[in-house]
Amino acid sequence: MTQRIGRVVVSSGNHCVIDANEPELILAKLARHLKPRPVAGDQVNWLRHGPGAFIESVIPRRNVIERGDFRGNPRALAANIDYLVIVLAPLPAPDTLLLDRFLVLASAAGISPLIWINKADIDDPNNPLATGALSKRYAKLGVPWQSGSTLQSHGINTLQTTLGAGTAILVGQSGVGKSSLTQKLVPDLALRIGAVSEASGQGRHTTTETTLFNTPNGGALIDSPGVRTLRLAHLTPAEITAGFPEIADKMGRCRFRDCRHLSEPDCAIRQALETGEIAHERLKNWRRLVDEAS
Ligand SMILES: Nc1nc2c(ncn2[C@@H]2O[C@H](COP(=O)(O)OP(=O)(O)OP(=O)(O)O)[C@@H](O)[C@H]2O)c(=O)[nH]1
Ligand SMILES: [Zn+2]
Repeated sequence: MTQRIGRVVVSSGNHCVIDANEPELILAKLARHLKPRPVAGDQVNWLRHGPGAFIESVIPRRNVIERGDFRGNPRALAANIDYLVIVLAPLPAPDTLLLDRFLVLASAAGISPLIWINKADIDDPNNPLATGALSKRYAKLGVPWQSGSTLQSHGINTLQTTLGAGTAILVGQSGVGKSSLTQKLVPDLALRIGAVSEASGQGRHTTTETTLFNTPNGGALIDSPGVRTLRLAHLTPAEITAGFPEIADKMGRCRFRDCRHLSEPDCAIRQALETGEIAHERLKNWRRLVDEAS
């Protein structure tokens, strides 16, 4: 009964499917009272016992993505992630509030964000991304971006090289191309979904569960429908502000300590708006998210 290490592929109820570098995925039962409850991406210590397999403990996480449940309590979705890939496209037009939500999530969890601008094949003068203003705004804030087309397989190699052997999770609005990009990054996706279903027992695995897939580069991609409809109800206003570094930088620099940054004199935030250091849209989104969190 030697203890070994595996990575959680999918977690449901009191079982997990784990990848332990064996020819087949393994269905393992959680030890009683196991804390924390393992999620996709977790490294776990497990052992075989007769015909069964058991997860004994969860190795401390490097980071974890959480969402607020209906009571606002944090619920873990996925762990040990290197890149939060935020997918944008000309169509549907980018929702910067959602983009800023994801950047707050990345900041709070300590995960590197990366913007992927998809559907670069669309040649439309009304394309809201055509001017490059949006990508420049975020690049200035230290958020790297890449662009390409899943339809034409353009730019995918560069993205694969960047993600390397890391673990990535794709997020973004409905219709921007997350599923199409997942297919590109995990070429044998259908086979892998089949393997997960087989390991978990028929019918137990559904596509609504957060699932980890290995990529050909030795990395992994976590597919999580839960993170797509994101709530930040579990974050504090300070955690929200930390996700807006250009605003956080000006905090406490206004003349009045209780400045609301509306019409007060010597307001550092409004001065930064005038110089362009802070974009109007970012300030609006920050107010909105802080209001939600207060
Ligand atoms: N022109 C163009 N269309 C694309 C590209 N990638 C995806 N699409 C199309 O965009 C639509 C949505 O793609 P999906 O991959 O289903 O998008 P999604 O983000 O997974 O959407 P949800 O599952 O609703 O979250 C489909 O009709 C795709 O064919 C691209 O690079 N260029
Ligand atoms: Zn102010």
